[in-house]
Amino acid sequence: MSRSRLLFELSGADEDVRFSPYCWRIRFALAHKGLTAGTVPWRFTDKDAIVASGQGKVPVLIDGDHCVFDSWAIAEYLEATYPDHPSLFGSPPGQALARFINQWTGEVLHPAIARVVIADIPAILHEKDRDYFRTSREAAFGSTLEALGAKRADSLAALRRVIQPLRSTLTAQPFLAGATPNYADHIVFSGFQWARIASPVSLLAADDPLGAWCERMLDAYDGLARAAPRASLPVSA
Ligand SMILES: N[C@@H](CCC(=O)N[C@@H](CS)C(=O)NCC(=O)O)C(=O)O
Repeated sequence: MSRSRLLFELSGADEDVRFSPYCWRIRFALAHKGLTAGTVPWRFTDKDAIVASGQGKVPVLIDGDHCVFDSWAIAEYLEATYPDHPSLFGSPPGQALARFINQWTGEVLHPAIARVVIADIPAILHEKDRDYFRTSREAAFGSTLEALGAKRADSLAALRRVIQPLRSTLTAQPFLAGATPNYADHIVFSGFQWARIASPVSLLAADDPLGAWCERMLDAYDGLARAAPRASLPVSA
């Protein structure tokens, strides 16, 4: 009998708008492994719903009797638990290198993307999350969301410099993992998917060569990412 699987995923006021980059990695990872999971829409303040995980962030995966949190831990869990399914990392060295991609994305890429899109996020959140989001994010950035929004053009220019190594790599090969995507691509593209769903701002200029890789990732796994509902937002200045 197949195991029941549930993934708690961050959602906006519209529960179909799932914009967390960390949750997207796990959606991709499950698709890559050919595993299905039910999903539970979760809001920032729904801490009680994931209390069994002993912490307050998503993704949280319930896989049969196992409760796993933290996207990297979930990816390693899936790889170890389902070794006969397609590998997320290709090899142990691939797994070690993917850890670097994981850290670079969390420590460099995500903060750069956040500075571009964060001012758009309150508008898509459930009302009960708005104060929490503002207070926690303004403390983290040391700046009001409005001040971050006012610096959007500079932040976008900075982001476009930060992603130059992605650009040069992904014009030389189709995916970070080579001919086909693996968890390294899931990690990085999920940041672009976050912005695509939550913000009207395009992270890439129309002629950015990285756009072709984004299109390949949108098409991957039967168009999983392309099919995801996006928030409808007016373009802000
Ligand atoms: N290191 C964690 C980070 C997860 C994370 O930050 N998730 C956000 C959603 S994108 C969250 O649940 N935040 C809850 C909060 O800020 O209270 C992972 O890789 O899963």
